Amino acid sequence: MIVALAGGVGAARFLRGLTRAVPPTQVTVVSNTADDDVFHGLHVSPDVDTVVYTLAGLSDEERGWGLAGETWNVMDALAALGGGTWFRLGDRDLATHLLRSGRLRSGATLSQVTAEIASALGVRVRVLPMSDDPVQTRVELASGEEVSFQDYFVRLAHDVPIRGIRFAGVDAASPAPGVLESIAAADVVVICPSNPIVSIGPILALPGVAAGLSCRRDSVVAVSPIVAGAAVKGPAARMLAELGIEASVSGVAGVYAEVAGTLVVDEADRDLAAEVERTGCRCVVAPSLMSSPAAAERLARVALDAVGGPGG
Ligand code: FO1
Repeated sequence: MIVALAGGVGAARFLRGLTRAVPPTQVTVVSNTADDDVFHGLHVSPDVDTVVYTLAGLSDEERGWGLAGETWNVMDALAALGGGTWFRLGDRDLATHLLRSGRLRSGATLSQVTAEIASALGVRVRVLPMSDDPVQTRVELASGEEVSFQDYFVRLAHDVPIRGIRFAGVDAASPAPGVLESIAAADVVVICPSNPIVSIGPILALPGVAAGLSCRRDSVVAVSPIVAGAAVKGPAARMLAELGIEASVSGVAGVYAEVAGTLVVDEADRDLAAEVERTGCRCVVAPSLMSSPAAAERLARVALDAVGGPGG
């Protein structure tokens, strides 16, 4: 059994490779929910949906989120009514948010409705939201203003310097049913190449998760989302630097050293391997750019092999 801690786009690409390396039924994904937000009264879980849509083969590769072949009639109609449309919800994507919101309102948990949606879309990987309780990433801008994650990431196009991040509600939240159990029972835990601060960070901040990983860190492997000092996609490198963490594989190793015994880095960072290992993380060098599902599969096999996992 492999447990993967996942955020958005980078994780989804990696998971597509992972489920080519091992049977999907051997994989449990714990997905970040601190990006979740309510738009037009609908509960949107971006990282969960990105994982489910990608594993279902329905995601829009080029956009990196939402569904392929999407149409935007509701957004256009909403704009005509003067509604806010900066957070784009496609016509088919809206069905997911309508179903999820209705189920939550009738008392279902996020775990239950996530399992229903994944199953309805034919996803055989077990997808767990990190928590059924509300946890919201709040971003403190350099100006001192605090905004929601989607305000920062989408409305402001993450084009503003930050000086702090906090996960509102995380201390009072519990890991979703099955999260701690699957981490304890896993042969291998993989930390996907997601943003270490805002995608993996909330999962590690949940009570019990970091402890559950550090006691088995020899079979926890992380894949760096930073290659040659830059994020493959998104603001991860800039966010690290703005938070005073070195935007390099050494900085990533420092963030993960307590919970992961091994960090996989790209060949471009080969000369930083010794520095990574000084943080206490073993460093494995391998091509990390997932330019195709086959490349993602090769990377997944390297990660699994690094900790003696199945399919390595
Ligand atoms: N990202 C954008 O840059 N613009 C959007 O309008 C947008 C809408 C959106 C709708 C549903 C969804 O699941 C994701 C969406 N995203 C959008 C991406 C989202 O902000 C990110 O995937 C995560 O929050 C960070 O990984």
